[in-house]
Amino acid sequence: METYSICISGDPGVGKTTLISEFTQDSCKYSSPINIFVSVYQNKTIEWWDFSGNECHKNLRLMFYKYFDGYIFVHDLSNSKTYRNLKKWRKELRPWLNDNFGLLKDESFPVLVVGNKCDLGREEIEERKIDYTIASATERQWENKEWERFLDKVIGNNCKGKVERANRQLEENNDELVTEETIMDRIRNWFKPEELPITEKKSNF
Ligand SMILES: Nc1nc2c(ncn2[C@@H]2O[C@H](COP(=O)(O)OP(=O)(O)OP(=O)(O)O)[C@@H](O)[C@H]2O)c(=O)[nH]1
Ligand SMILES: [Mg+2]
Repeated sequence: METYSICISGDPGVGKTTLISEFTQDSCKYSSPINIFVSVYQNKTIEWWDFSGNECHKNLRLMFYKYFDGYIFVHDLSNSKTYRNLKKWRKELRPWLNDNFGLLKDESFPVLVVGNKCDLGREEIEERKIDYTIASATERQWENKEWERFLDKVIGNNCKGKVERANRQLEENNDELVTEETIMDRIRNWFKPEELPITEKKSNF
């Protein structure tokens, strides 16, 4: 079965792990800086790479960002700072995204922005520049249509091609070429192998 990988990012504590765990109905034995949830959509395997939003794990996130077929950004509706911080996440991911970051209206790139914790009420957002879909992970509520539209883009050929092209460009411009061996050696030093369920090699790794 073909595998597609999605990256989940956003401030610490906004509910990324809870949301993806509930959406996929998958669970992780360990709560580590990277949790990988797996689900099936339209006969395709979807891997959901849920990264800790903690600043101290930034380097770890940077090593993986370019391998994804879609990106989810999560903020907490009851804490508008996490919405403002989406800019910070855009900056961190800029080399991997096209210019139209995060706009659900953008038909060309698989990005989903989720305002989570809608059960807690909403803190006012002064300038709503980035559109988002709302959810409550703990109450298992989300806008299914928006998630399906996103997943359709992820598995759509056009998107995959775009991500691959972006990755190729990135590698061409990469002064310090990081090989698979060096990345995996570094990761193995941080995790026990059983905590790192990487299912398959990506050809553009
Ligand atoms: N009320 C409410 N609480 C939530 C919701 N989603 C998550 N939480 C709670 O928020 C806290 C943080 O959730 P996590 O899923 O660990 O947050 P995270 O974004 O993965 O955090 P990091 O891994 O540290 O980046 C937990 O106590 C969750 O139970 C929600 O929709 N509503
Ligand atoms: Mg988490």
